[in-house]
Amino acid sequence: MRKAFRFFISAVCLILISTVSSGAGLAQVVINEFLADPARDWDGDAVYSYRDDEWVEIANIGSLTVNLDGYLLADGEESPVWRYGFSGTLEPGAVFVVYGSDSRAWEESNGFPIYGLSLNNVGDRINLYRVSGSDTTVVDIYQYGDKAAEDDRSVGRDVHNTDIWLIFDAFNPCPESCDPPGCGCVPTPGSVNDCTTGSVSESWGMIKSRYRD
Ligand SMILES: [Ca+2]
Ligand SMILES: [Ca+2]
Ligand SMILES: [Ca+2]
Repeated sequence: MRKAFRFFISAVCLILISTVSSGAGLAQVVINEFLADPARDWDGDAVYSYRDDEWVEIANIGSLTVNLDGYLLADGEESPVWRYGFSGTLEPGAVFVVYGSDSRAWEESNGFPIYGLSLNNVGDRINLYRVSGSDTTVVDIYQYGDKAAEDDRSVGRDVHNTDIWLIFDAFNPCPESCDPPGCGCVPTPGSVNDCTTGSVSESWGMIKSRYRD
């Protein structure tokens, strides 16, 4: 009887361990939205910069809080060139935006060449890696083309179906040939990819203050 009980307890423990570890193994942090070709002051420092006003947003689409230590954005395809190292934690459903100016400051303080996020305007690849000890793993990659990187168009996941990508093109409407397709929405750095169509004449400062509320 005692043997049977011990076996039962061991089986329960095994099931619990495998459930927890398979949950922890799910890809949770993803590239959520980015803007490669800024034409306005996106980082809010009152100065326009083609480099500092680029941005990349990540999101936690899983159900567990993620420790971001070791997560890095990289440029380059064969050997990664680190552009930004994350720290802190990201709650389920939360997003975090990195502006070119954040990337520049990180490169500066870590002794890397100073290029910012370096998102090419005629198409590029954004790489999110995780470095843990001697292991470097690819967490998420997104390759974009030329039309996705025109002035003030961001590219992001559909908030209702994160497998679908859209161009948030309220400030610079896409032609039908855009890939992914334009959705008429305003880009959403630092907030979930809800669609606000809004007036394109609205200033970015006004939009930003609305998100803050
Ligand atoms: Ca660019
Ligand atoms: Ca700026
Ligand atoms: Ca967003």
